[in-house]
Amino acid sequence: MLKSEVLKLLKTSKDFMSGQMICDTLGVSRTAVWKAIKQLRSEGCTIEAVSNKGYCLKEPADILSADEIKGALEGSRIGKELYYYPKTDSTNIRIKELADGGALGGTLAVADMQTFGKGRRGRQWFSPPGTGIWMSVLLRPRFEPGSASMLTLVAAMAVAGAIKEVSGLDALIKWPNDIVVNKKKVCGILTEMSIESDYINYIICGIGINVNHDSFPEDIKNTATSLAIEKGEKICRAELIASVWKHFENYYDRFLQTEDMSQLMDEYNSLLVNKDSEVRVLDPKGEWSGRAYGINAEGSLLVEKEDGSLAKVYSGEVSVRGIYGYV
Ligand code: BTX
Repeated sequence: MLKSEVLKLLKTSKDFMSGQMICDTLGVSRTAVWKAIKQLRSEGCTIEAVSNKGYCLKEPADILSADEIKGALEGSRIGKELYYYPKTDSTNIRIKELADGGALGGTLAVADMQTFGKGRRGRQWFSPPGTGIWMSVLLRPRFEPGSASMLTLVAAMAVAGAIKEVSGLDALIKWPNDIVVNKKKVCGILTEMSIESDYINYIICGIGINVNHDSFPEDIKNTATSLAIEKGEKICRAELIASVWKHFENYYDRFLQTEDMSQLMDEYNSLLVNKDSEVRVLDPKGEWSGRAYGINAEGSLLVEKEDGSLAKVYSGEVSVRGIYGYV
């Protein structure tokens, strides 16, 4: 798509770029370039045009569009089937509908805004427009239902890797499904599954990343942050989306070789924000405290209880908190 090519060129050039140079680089006519610029502007890009100088992108454009995401995902297995929604209730709900209609594994849904973003256990996920990445992928694996919860851990590794690659920020994992930067939550993951008798029909892995927010509602402002707040500059969402799925494909392939975390657990544990620290285990059956050691090959968190015994904490319904705060 010419529009995405023009945007890519303008992004790489720090200064003005002449119309002629754009035409020559892309091998297209002046009219075609002008049309592409017009389209980009209508989608919110600030492109300055000065005679004798050419065009200049005024701010790091962060427009999410199906074209830009497709361009960024080129060559990736995930997202070959891409559904983009400027506004939807929840990308997990969209993928569920697509899955029930027979969509293929790897189908990706991305929204600019969710009106009913879902967290775990009926909680809500704050998903305003123009700021975050709200996306879900459909997976149709052949492994046993018992292994499904580990996908949350695989996805968390992918998000941490992508954040580091694209923003340079040090992203860590708060077991099982949060990614934190400077001890605040920048991402949540919601994995849902449809089971048919004893096999997996499909899995939906939903990822929400706070990218360019500059503030948060009162109830979460002490625990939530965005990459832009931590970095001090905006991050291109399409690039981050592509990086997440590139990392995910790599980790997922390694996960599939053993259908557990045995090949990934050392790396996971090196990313674990709770490693070797005191945690409070928020088990709906009763809360307790202990020292977290890291995950085992089944993805359970190993926590030493006060009496010295080692407990395996399964994900799903359980969360952990730091003793003195969120981490
Ligand atoms: P969770 O249950 O672990 O976290 C939800 C809790 O996190 C909320 O109760 C609130 O306290 C806090 N919270 C809500 N919104 C945010 C936010 N934007 N940033 C930081 N903290 C927040 C985590 O559930 C799983 C979230 C998955 C979201 C993705 S978005 C794409 C996909 N579609 C969908 O509906 N959900 C997933």
